[in-house]
Amino acid sequence: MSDLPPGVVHRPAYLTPAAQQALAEEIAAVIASAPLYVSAMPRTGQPMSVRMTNCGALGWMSDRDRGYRYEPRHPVTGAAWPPMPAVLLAAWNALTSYPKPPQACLVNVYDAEARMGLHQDRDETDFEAPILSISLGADCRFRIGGTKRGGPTASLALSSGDALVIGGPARLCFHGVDRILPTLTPDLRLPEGAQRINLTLRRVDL
Ligand code: MD3
Ligand code: FE
Repeated sequence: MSDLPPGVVHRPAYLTPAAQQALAEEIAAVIASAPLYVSAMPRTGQPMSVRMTNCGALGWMSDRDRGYRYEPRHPVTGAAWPPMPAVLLAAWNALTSYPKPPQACLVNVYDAEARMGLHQDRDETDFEAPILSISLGADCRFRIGGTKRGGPTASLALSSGDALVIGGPARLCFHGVDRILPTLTPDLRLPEGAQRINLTLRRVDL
């Protein structure tokens, strides 16, 4: 049930509680400058339950008419995304040893009801680069399968401070967030309304 596919490395408690709080405050500052928005599914326009924003050169978004894509500007304010906090660049360098820096950091903000259906990350040109995910706040039930929809899946809890590095054969695996668990403790202070925050660092272009 928690056998991860080859290419996925789980680093529980990669960030200390103090580093988690410092990162949460950096993300609060990102949100203050680049407000959370709700993306919509391509074609149907169905709103996603996760609110998001980005930092770094490029940001991920989606709307009914133009679908999933990366853009250099915030869809509501039109401003460039705020820079990626140095601690995230340091984590990328420490955990991936990939020669190029991340171009995008998607900030996913989950309330107690939010979830993310099984999907592949394939809006990037560069599938050679790994993806680095860092979780803050409440635990979630994370699910990961193979590269074909409908195959067997494994599930694991992702907790605050955990890092997940996804690369090589796992880069195109289906994955999603089944549910947020009611485990947020008052010792970590997240931005208003957030139960869980996930940061996903990516290369977009070759
Ligand atoms: C496994 N986010 O933003 S992060 C996403 O917790 C996304 O918010 C989830 O999936 C979240 O696209 C999961 C962990 C993750 C990220 C990318 C992956 C796992 C992955 C790509 C391939 C396989
Ligand atoms: Fe994903």
